[in-house]
Amino acid sequence: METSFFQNNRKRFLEGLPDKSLSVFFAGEAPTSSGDQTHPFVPNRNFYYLSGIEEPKIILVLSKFEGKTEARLFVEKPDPVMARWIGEAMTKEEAAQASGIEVKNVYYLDEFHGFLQGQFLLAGYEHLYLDLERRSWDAPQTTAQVFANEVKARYPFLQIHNAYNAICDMRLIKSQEEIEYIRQAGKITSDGIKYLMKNAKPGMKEYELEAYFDFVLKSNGVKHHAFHTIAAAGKNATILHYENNNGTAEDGDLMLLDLGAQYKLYNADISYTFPINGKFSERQKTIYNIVLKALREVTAMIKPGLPFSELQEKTKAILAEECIAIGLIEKPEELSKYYFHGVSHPLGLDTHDVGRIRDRELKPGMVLTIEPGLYIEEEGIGVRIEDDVVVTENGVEVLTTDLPRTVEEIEAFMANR
Ligand SMILES: [Mn+2]
Repeated sequence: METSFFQNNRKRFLEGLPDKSLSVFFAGEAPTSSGDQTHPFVPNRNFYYLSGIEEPKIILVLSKFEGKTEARLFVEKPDPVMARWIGEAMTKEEAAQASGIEVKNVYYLDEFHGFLQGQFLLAGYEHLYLDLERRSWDAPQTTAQVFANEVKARYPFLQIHNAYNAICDMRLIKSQEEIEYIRQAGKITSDGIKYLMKNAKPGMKEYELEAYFDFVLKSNGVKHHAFHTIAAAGKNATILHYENNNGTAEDGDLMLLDLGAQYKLYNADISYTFPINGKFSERQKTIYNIVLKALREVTAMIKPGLPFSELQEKTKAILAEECIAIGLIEKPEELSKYYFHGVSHPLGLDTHDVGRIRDRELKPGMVLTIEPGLYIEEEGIGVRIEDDVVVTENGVEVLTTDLPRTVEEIEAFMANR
């Protein structure tokens, strides 16, 4: 990513702040998994969006004082022992280069508290902005929340504000470069799906199929999935977030995949349904075509100004009408038995990307998933088809165009692999 992207993000964020405000953002650390093992470190995405830095422990400080704005970083001091065990920490110069922040504004972490004391008490800052994200009432305290409490105890005159929503709303609108990263993530994901299909046979375990997808990701330099892969055969496909992947794909089953590669921290999210033996049954074909119709028609209606909620309304209307036509249900209200999730969510640095979109209208630069589905448990048929799209100036562009999508295209692909 060009550093101008992060510089521009900082500039836009600072524009929304009052004078005499200081903002502090934390990169975070890898959480413990078990014993002395940790989960892989992933940077706090709002921190990354403002800093361009993918290293743990680093702190970003943005200030606005008497009209003057400044960005500062606090990085770890070089430690020769740690360097031999886990490698060098990011240097001041590297941090400056990744972020576009001048190297004279990069300090060591042990200077952080002294710096704050000077700013809060001597300079006279009045506002402190922190990313106080909280996913649930019972969620553990984040570094920012612990920091907020510590600051309150020492400088009770400071007004503490939450910067979370402002940054998340900025993230809703993607730059051209962000869109290209998501397109690339989608391309690698599609390649993985096609390689999986090439090797798919009845009798295989769901996790065996998953392994073919994973091989393509690693082969393309992708280290992280966008989320846990769903590889669900037959009836398992009617469980929305099935992640066991321990079942067997029997002859005659439909295989539902929901998976994604992460490319330079940007995610793809594709759902894909195909027959494990290469041929749809008549019934499977009927259900598949209803879901594909919903995908195509809902995608076609996307344009700036359309309320986000209409995507879901339209999906429900199409699915209900078609399900009534085939006699699966009698009234539209019964659709909830077979379709029970949202058709779309924003996509970006997070797979279920952040930003308040629920009651808002679509705008150019928003990247969304479109993912209608039907789940008929009593027939062992689960179908979900998902594309990633970007809202353009006058309509929509599909970013995930590299896959066979119609019944005919899928059967031809399976016959000729
Ligand atoms: Mn999705």
